[in-house]
Amino acid sequence: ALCLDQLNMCMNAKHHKVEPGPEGALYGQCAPWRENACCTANTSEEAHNDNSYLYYFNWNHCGAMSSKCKQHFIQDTCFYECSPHLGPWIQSADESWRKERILNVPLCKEDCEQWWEDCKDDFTCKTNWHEGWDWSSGINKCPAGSQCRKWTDIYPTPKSMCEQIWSNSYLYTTLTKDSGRCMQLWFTGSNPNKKVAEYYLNTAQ
Ligand code: FOL
Repeated sequence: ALCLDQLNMCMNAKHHKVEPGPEGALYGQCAPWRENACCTANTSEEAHNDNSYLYYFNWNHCGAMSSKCKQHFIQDTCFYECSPHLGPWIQSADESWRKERILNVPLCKEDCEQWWEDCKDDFTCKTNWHEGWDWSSGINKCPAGSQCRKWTDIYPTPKSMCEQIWSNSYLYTTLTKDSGRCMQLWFTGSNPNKKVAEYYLNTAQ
């Protein structure tokens, strides 16, 4: 059906529900989306597993990812799979595994900076984690010719990481959570992102 409510919708992607709704059993770090979510309980549980069936994505492609870093990737997965308030940033995608994607979601400074801080002692071999991996083993490994390097060599700044890692899903901003004008990966209580989406829908960015 046509989407008549850009403030409460799910993108047409690999694991998203058709419409958002309550999901009382969302797991772990995805629990904040229980009241209204685009993810199922199964997806929320999988989001916490290494090499999960969601994308068979291997966080440990340059040695074990630290747990403090991994928690941000789990939170990013919850946000990506569960958020019902991404309408203003949903675009069609010409990709084999999804019909729609998010583009330039304005991320709160604190969430991007803490993510980078907690990962900056880890290692990776690629700037864009969406493409160009060696999938011959079933999970992504660093492609021939790439090398594992310090996180800070690949991503010198929080902005470079947040924007480049998922093909500009996120836009780095200097907006803080209390501005009400940036999207939060980490929140407790009722979802603060609904009002942010409302703001951007009205201003049409
Ligand atoms: N989080 C956010 N915030 N935005 C996203 O778009 C996002 N996407 C994923 C996870 N979290 C996200 C999905 N991640 C492949 C790699 C990563 C991935 C999904 C799929 C993959 O299969 N890459 C292939 C190319 C596939 C194709 O384009 O056909 C590769 O070459 O590595």
